[in-house]
Amino acid sequence: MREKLKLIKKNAEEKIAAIGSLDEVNDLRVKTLGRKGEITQLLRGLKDLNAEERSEIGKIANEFKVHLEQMINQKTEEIKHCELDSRLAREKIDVTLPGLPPQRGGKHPLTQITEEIRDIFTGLGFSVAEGPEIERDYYNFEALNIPRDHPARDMQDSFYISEDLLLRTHTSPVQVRTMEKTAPQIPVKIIVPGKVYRRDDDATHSPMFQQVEGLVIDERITFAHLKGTLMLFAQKIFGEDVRVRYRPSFFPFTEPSAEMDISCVMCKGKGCRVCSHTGWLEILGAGMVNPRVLEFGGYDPEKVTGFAFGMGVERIAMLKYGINDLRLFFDNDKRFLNQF
Ligand code: 2NM
Repeated sequence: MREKLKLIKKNAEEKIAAIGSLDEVNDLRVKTLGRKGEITQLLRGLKDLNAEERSEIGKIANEFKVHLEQMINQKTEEIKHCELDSRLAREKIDVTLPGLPPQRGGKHPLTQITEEIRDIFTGLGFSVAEGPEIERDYYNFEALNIPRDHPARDMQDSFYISEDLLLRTHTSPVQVRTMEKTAPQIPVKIIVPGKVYRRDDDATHSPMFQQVEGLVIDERITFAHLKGTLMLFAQKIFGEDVRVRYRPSFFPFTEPSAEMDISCVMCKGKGCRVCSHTGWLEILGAGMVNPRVLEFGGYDPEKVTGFAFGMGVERIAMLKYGINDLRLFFDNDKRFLNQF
C-alpha cells in the first residue's frame, strides 16, 4: 500500500505540473483527494492491516493528502494569476487615444417652428402669454361661448380630471385669463403658444399637439386688420410669393369666422396630392371675437372689438418641411430629428 500511495502521489505531482486551467485543477482534486478519489479508495484496504501498519499507512496517507492539497492550492493561485495577467494585457486601454466627441443636442423641429412663429408676432408688437394645461371647464368652454351640453363641445372631446377640471383642448382659455387680468386696458396684443389635448388619435391627429393662438383687442379693430396680419404671417413663414385666401367658417368664440388657406407649398397652386388637387392648403382658423367672449373677458363690446386666430404647430411644420407623418415628431428617432 505504501508503494501504491507513493505512485498516486508521484502521478498527481506530475499531472499538477502539467495542468493549465482551473477546470483541470478541480478535476484532479476530485480524482485524487475526493470522497471517491484514488487515496480514499486505497485507504478502504486499511481494515485488512494490523493496528501498527494501519496507523503508519494512515499517517503517510494524511501527509500526502496535505502535501497534494498544498500543491493544488498553489497551482490554483498560479493559474488565477496567469489569467488575470492575460486579461489585463487583453483589455489594456490606450489612454493616448482621442476621446469620443460629445453628442450635440438641438431644438426639436416643433420648438423651432414655435419660435419662428413667436418671432414674427413679437416683431409686430405682440407679447407672449402662457397658462395652465390643466384648466377649468369655465375657461376652456363656458367663457368661450361653448355652454354645457352645447353640440360644439363634441368637436373637442377632452380628458377630464374631475367634473370641473380637464386638459385644455386649445390655448384660448389663456386669452380669457389675460383679458380678465388686463380689462379694461387696451390694446391687447398677445400670442399664446402651448400644448393642448383632444380625444383624437390617428395618422394626422395626436391626443397631444401644439398650438399658437393670438388675440388683438382695441378700438375699431376690423376684419381688415385680421387679414393684413395673417397674410403677413403666412408670407414670413412660407415665403414672400405665397398667396392666401379666406373661406367662411364657424367657431363659437368668433363671429364672423374664417379659415385661411395658403397656395400649396408643394405645387405652387397648380394642384397635387398634398393639396388634394385644389391648389390650396388650410393652415389656420380665425375670426372677429364674439361680443359675448369680450364680455366674459371684462371688455365692453360697444367700445372695443377684436380678432383672434389659432393654428396647429405640427401642421405648419409638416407643410413647411414636407413631412407626411405626424408621428415622426413624437418618435424621438434621431435620424429624423438630426435633419433640423
Ligand atoms: C381659433 C380660431 C378662431 C380664438 C379665439 C380666442 C379668444 F379667446 F380670444 F376668443 N382665442 N383663440 C380662435 C379663434 C382660435 O383656432 C382655430
